[in-house]
Amino acid sequence: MNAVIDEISLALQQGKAKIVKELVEAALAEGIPAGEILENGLLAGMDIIAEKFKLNEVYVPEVLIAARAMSTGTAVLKPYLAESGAKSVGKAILGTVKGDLHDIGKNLVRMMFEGKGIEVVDLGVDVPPEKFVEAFREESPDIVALSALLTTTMGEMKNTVRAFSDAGLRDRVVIMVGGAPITNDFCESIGADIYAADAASAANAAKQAILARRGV
Ligand code: B1M
Repeated sequence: MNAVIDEISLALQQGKAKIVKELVEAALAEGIPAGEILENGLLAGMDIIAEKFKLNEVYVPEVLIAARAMSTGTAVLKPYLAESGAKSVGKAILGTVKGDLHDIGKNLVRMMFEGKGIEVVDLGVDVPPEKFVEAFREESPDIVALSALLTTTMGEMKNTVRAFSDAGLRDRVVIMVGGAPITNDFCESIGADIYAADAASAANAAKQAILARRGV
């Protein structure tokens, strides 16, 4: 593998945001594709941190600074990951569900959606069901996209689907779910419409659903 890619992974693990930024810029200047920098540099570094976190070899502060370095790196990549000049195909509301503060995956989903020309209203993290419903009323999106990273917050996806039913809006909204603990079986069990395993497939599935909805 390219040396600069390994350096990006290492700098991310060490939480060195400024160095990650410089290295990502250097990798782009070398002509390394943005997708490869993301997968083999940034996400690979985050995977190592995740494994160490699981094994109690690093703790929340280290994970947080690595997460910040990840965000700095993805910000540099954003224009390169987006399909240039993609014209607007529709609108999505996106958020991490109530009780859950993880936003790195959600932010990647936003980036990939925008790259497909899907306008995103990002509600942030810790978003309660009623806020998704309220935003739906205000924004009239094609898709409501929910992210969850904790087994303890997966249930909020079910609560959000129920909130749309209770509001009489369920048949007007396509609900997509994703995040590390989420599976297709879970998606079906809570009555959501689409499960996507990663940000790129989420964007593809969202675009397809929007085009199908609009009869294109
Ligand atoms: Co947390 N955390 N965390 N954490 N954290 C996990 C999720 C955990 C698996 C780590 C572990 O123990 N092995 C574990 C959950 C265990 C469980 O639920 N069974 C855990 C825990 C326990 C916790 C705390 C409770 C720890 C504590 O305080 N004791 C706490 C909870 C806080 C809260 O949310 N209320 C906590 C806190 C944190 C930090 C704040 C330190 C930090 C978050 C920083 C941030 O997001 N700004 C953090 C992090 C970084 C992680 C790990 C290490 C990495 C997550 C990540 O960003 N991965 C994570 C371990 C892991 O996942 N292996 C862990 C990179 C990211 C690109 O992947 O988000 O999975 P991911 O997104 C993927 C896919 O899932 C998908 O696309 C992305 C790839 O393209 N995807 C979607 C995501 N959303 C999607 C939506 C879609 C479609 C696809 O459609 C809408």
